[in-house]
Amino acid sequence: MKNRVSSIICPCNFIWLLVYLLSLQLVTAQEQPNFIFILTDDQQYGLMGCTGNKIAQTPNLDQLASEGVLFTNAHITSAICTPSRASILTSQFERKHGVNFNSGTSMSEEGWNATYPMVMRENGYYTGWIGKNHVPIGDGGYDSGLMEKSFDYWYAGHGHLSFYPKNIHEIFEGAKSDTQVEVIAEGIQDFLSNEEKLEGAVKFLDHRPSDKSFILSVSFNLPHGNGTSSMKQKPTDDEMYRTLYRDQEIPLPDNYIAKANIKNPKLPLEIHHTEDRQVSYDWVDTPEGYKERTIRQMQAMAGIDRLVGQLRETLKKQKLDKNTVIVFTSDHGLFGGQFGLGGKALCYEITTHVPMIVYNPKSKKKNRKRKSNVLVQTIDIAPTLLSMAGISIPASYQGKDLSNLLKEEETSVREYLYTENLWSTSFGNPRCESVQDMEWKYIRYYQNNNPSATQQIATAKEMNIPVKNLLYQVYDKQLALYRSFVEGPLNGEPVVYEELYNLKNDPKEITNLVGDDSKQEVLQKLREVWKKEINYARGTDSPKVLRYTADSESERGVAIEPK
Ligand SMILES: [Ca+2]
Repeated sequence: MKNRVSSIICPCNFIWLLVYLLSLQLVTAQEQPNFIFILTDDQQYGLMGCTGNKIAQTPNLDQLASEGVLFTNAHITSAICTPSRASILTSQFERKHGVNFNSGTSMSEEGWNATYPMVMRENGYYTGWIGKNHVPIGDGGYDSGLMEKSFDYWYAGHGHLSFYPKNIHEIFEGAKSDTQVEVIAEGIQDFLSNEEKLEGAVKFLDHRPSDKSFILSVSFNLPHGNGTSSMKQKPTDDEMYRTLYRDQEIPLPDNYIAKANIKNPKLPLEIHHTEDRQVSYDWVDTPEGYKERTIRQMQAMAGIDRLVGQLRETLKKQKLDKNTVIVFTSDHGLFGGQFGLGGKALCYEITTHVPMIVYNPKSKKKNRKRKSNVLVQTIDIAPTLLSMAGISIPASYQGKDLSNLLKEEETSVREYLYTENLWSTSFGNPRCESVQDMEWKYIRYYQNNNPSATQQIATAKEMNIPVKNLLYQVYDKQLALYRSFVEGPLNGEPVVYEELYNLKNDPKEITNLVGDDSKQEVLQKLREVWKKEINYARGTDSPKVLRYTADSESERGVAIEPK
């Protein structure tokens, strides 16, 4: 034993040992892929050439899709920013993670430590976040500072960014560009190239270490309404944001109904209070409003598409292209006046179906250059990234590892997928859940007793109270209400309305077959599936959350602005 120890510590052996260990580390670093995960905001499925849009020009995204796997049947879990993004981070359904605009909570540090960027950082990845964050994280939520100090590279703002983010978030003030996509592009360039020193970016190290693999999350606030409504066609804006598509005929979507022509609302008025919808979605009310917004959304997508092309060029120049996986998806879809509906936070395909591309340059071409209609969800991204990096998947994750599906070693990862909406507030959206397979979809709704936004606005004006306090602030008492939303259906809360659609024959969900005698067996089966799926979605643990309300922050002496 003594001899063996002395032989190991002999200087020449020690050097060899060091060389051996270093080579092991290099092999590991080379084998572990880099990741760039691009998340867009409110991008409905059909807004790119590769997903069937006849007008939108997205050549770089189309190329990425053609070289990777384009998932044509990918769905989110909750169709609104905060819970959907928290689901992507934690690989958990909202019913388990417990964070939404109306939940009165922020994600706890324990919850945050199990998110994909933090698990990857813990396992040696260099970790960056650029663009938007819309999940309150840590004690004090958006003001906790936890995210800023959690990343090696941080160049982002909490909440909306606007089309011109420099005026909204101090961190972007030093950007050369004014427009959101280009400001984000500067961050990506800075992260990848190590050449420029981007003013504002928060870096743990001066340079990205070349011997470490990286995970960069890029989150847009486009083509979301906050970004597209604030577009001003300034003379300094890129040409594409002023003139592109303005000479084109923009057709209305199938089943479009202008507000003035709604005769039979899609959902009963007592459960969906359409008159209380947020004014920011009123553009769907007229054909002119729809066309203008659609042009802006497609212009924003053209900018994002150009950024993806530039990003791939940079990866090539940096010799990172052969070992960098690119994932592209959206946090949910958006109504454009189909059935007279606007906004999101429902379980229809228009809000839950999103594009998803996974491009892994190391995959064999026969395994990647293809489309897949397998039922996948955005909660599958985190476990897939970890699996591809050879990192153990936390037990708290509810999504599926798609890595074998990507290699075509599996043909399916789930029989049913489950989506839900717990954002039921004064803006009229009902609570609902849905389950679906490749053919059928079942949606169920609950009583909607929420106060009316229209009445709240009138009261606020009458009493001279800031309108946004009544509409957007969340107080302690809402913590209990939100918990009752989460637990109610699990504890026998009665269903008040149901829908059944045959997605094969009726993918646009036009004809509700719930009352069709010949479909009762299918309906009964899906009710049972729903029960199983909602229990799985809830899990058994308490959500890893902290109190984050106007009351909690006022105790700290902070007046929070809802984001
Ligand atoms: Ca969103």
